[in-house]
Amino acid sequence: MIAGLKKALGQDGGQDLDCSLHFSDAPSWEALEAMVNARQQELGWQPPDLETGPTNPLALRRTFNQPGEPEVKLYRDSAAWCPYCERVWLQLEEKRIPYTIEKINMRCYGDKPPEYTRKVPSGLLPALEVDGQLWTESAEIMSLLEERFPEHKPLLPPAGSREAARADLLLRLERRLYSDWLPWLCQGWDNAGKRARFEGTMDAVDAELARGGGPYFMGAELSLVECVFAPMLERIAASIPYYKGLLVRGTGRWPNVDRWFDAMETRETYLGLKSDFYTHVQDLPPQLGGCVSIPEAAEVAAAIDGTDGRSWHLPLPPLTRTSLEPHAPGEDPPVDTLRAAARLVGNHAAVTRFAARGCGRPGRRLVSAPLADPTAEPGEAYLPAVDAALRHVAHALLVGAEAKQRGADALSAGGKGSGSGFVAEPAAAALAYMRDRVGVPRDLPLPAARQLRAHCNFAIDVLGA
Ligand SMILES: N[C@@H](CCC(=O)N[C@@H](CS)C(=O)NCC(=O)O)C(=O)O
Repeated sequence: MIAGLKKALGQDGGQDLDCSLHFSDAPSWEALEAMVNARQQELGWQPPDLETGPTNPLALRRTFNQPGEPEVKLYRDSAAWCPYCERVWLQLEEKRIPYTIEKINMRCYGDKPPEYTRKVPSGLLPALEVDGQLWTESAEIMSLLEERFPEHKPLLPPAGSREAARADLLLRLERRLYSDWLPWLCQGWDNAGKRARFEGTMDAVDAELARGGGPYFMGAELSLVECVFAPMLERIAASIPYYKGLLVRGTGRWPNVDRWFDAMETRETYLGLKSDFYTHVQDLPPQLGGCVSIPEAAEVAAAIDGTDGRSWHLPLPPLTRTSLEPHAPGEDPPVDTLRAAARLVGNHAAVTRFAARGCGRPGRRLVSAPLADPTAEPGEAYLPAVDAALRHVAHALLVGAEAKQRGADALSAGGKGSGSGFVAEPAAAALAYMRDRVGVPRDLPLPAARQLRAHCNFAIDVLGA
């Protein structure tokens, strides 16, 4: 137990409710910002340029260094949960067509602005505006982008060619895969039959990847077929282990699919917009009306949810191409922890109020995604405690949990700080609330997100709540 940190977070039994003194052991946000800057210098890592750098979900305008105002505007969902938005997003990034972005909620986690439903009465996403004209339906949008911007890396073979016929066949195969995945995922009867159909279609996908020579569907180069398959295979690779206990990636069962994922994960475009298993297994049920778990999946599900006591705790299990959640580029813990700290420090005021919902009141108007509660109210009385807890998390990310522990013990031995048991539990609840809502890619890429989740757990363990 880290006595100093417990004290700093206010769990050493004092009764005084004035938090300002008790949390003085946590570095200020200004001090943390200076530490982030110093660490950036030390590691030679800088936050990417959102307009011209690698694909980044925080970007609202992408120019790719091309002059003039972008002609294209993409409406995509705020949380980056929508697979049809992901298709178009990947296509725009691969083609490097300048565009602006407006993020719109999906109904399962929030409200849509009336200006959007006036434009798109169904509220469906994605939508695309080109020169003031609005387009919906991802397939139509993708065709339009190919036709309208031929000077930007074509992603489809010339119409009428043999390659174009093959691309058509592959696009139909993606729909077949969707149709064989969905019933297995969402229905509880005929498990064996549905599994057999799903595996058969995965075999067909793997065989097509082999037939094309790989690593991509059409051969050595990425094509529009990837933009369509990526959202689907990504959701399959997350949901089938979690709900059905069958590992899809990294086992050699579908070697060409493994190779395809590895190739996709060499691309800055895909890496910037891909999600993670946890986010997907949370985002699919509200979109699909529920997914059905089978008992054999319980162990894998606990590891993905971080409830197994290991997978979201320090020291984190390595992230490799064969880990439970494969990630071909692996990880870089110094940079990953820095990225997580930089995001937390840079957005601390909003994150503190958001996390404090965990010790506040649920909203009066609920939405269907269990982890979303747009009208929840933060626990105002605990904001200083939550703020301090988050500063400790950021500090641990920057100096490392072990050094943090040593420093905290030294502080404790020196007798600094005094606290109140009154705030430890709410602070821990706030950290847990935030930890469970770190979304990939919306908030951070996977390697940094898992560091943030694990460092929240470190602080929660210290609080002993
Ligand atoms: N066929 C459409 C499907 C689009 C679609 O179903 N979008 C869903 C999100 S995945 C949506 O916007 N639903 C409304 C909402 O959830 O607010 C396309 O390909 O664009």
